[in-house]
Amino acid sequence: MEIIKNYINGLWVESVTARTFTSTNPATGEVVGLVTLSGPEDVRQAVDAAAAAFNTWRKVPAPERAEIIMNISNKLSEHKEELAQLLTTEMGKVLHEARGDVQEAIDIAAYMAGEGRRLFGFTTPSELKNKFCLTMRDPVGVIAAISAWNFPVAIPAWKIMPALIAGNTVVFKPASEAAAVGAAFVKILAAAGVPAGVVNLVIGSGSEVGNAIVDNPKVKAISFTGSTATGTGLYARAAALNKRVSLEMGGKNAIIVMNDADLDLAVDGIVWSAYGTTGQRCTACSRVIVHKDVKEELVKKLVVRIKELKIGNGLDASVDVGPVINKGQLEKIHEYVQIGVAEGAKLVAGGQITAISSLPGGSFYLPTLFDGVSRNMRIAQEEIFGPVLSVITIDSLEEAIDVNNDTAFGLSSSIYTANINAAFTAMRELTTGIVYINAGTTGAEVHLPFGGTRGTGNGHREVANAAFEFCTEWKSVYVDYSGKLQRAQIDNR
Ligand code: UN1
Repeated sequence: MEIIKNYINGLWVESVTARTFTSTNPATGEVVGLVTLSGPEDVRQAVDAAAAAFNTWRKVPAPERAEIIMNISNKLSEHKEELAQLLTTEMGKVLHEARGDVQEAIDIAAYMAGEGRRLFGFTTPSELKNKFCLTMRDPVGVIAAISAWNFPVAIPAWKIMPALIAGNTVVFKPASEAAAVGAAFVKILAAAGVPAGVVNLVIGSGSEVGNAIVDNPKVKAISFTGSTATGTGLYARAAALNKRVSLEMGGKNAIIVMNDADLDLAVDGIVWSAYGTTGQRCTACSRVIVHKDVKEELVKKLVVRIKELKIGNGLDASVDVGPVINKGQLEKIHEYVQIGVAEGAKLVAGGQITAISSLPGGSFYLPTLFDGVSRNMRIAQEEIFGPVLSVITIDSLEEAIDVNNDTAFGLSSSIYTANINAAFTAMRELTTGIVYINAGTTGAEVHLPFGGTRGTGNGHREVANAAFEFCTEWKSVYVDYSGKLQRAQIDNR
C-alpha cells in the first residue's frame, strides 16, 4: 500500500521519523490508507520551506495569485466527485453532504480569487494640508492551518484561500482522521499551480506536531478549528509567544420554535440540523427550545421523522445518517446519553450504539431525542458532537432567548416563527455569531463571516473578507507632499 505522505517544498515526502499510522473508514472499519506520522523535524522543514517561499509569493501581484486560486476552484470542481467519495470513505458523512463540503471549498476559492482584484484598503483625509493618508493590507507571513476532520475539504480551504490571496504562505496540518482527504486536497492545489513551498502539508496526530508548529518562531499566526480542549491549550501556548490565533471550537446551537411556527417546516430544519452529518458539525443543532403550547405536537412529529432516518454507509444513496467518526467518539456520545438519563431527562428516541450486520466494523449511533430537558443539565450545556438532541420547554420569547444565550458557546442559533416582530427581536437579541430565521442552524455560506461568540472562538471570523482581519496586517501610510516639516496635533491646533 502506497504511503500517504507529507508535502514539503513541492515534494511528497515521508516523515523523517519513518513512523506511520492507519486511517480507517468509520462505516466499515476498513483501512483507507497508511499515513506518514510526522514529528517536530518535519514541521521545521515545512516551516522553513514556507518562510523561504514567503519572500517571493508576497511579491507576486495579487491578481496573479488570484489566477492560481481560480485554478484551484476549477480543479476542485473537476475532481469534486472523486474527492467527495474519498471524503465519505474516510470520515463517513453521506455522499451528498461530502459533495457539499467540496462545493464550499470551490466557492471560497472563487470568492478569494475575486479578492485578488480588491483586497481593499482605504484613503482618508489628513489633519494637515498637502498630506495624504491611505491604508493597505500586508500579509503576516507563515500561517499555520490546523483543521478538523468534520469538514476536511471546506475548513482547510476556508483557512488557506484567504491566506494565499493575501500573500501569506501556509503549513497545513489536517486532522489525522482525515489525512487522506487532506493529502488529496493538497494534490489539487499543487496541480493548480501553487508554487513549491507556498502550501506545505504535515500530517500528525496528538499535540506533538501542533506544539512544534506553535513554538516555531517563523510561524506568525495559527488558524485552528477543533475541540475546545485543544484550542484553548494552543491559545495559551501561542499567547506566551505573542502569536496571533484564530479559534473555532464548537457550539451548543439551538432552534427556537414558537407557538405560531410552521411546525412541519421546523421539523424539517431540526432533523437536518441535528442529525445531518450525524450531528458532527460545529453548527449542528443540539437543543430545541420550544413553546409549551406546541411542545407535545413537535416532539411527536420529531419522533416519527427520527424513526424514518436510515443509518448506514454514506456511500449508499438511501442513507440519511452516516457513522460517528470513531469508537472513542461513539463511547463519548453514549456516556452523555447516560448522563442525560441520570439527570432525569426523558429519552424518547435512540439512545443506543447500534450494529449494522452488513457493516460489522462500523461506528453507528441511533439518532437520539431527549424530552423534558432543563436548561442547566449537562446535556443542554456541553457539546456532545453526535446525533443527540435535547428538547427544552419555554413559556415566552424572552425565556427562549435567555435559554439560547445561556451556554458557554455562541456559534449558531435559529428561530421558527410567523411573527415578524418576534423574528426581528430574535435577530437582535440572540447573541451567537450566526442567526437563522425560519431555517435550521447549519448551512453557512462562504461570503458571510463565520464564527461565534463566547467559548466558540476568540473574536475572529473566518471566510468572507472578515478573514483578512486574521491573515493580514493593516499598514497606515502618510504621504507628506508639503515639502516642509508639518507636526500633526501641533501645527494644526
Ligand atoms: C463546521 O462544522 O465547523 O454552516 C463547519 C455549516 C457549514 C460549515 C460547518 N457550512 O454547517
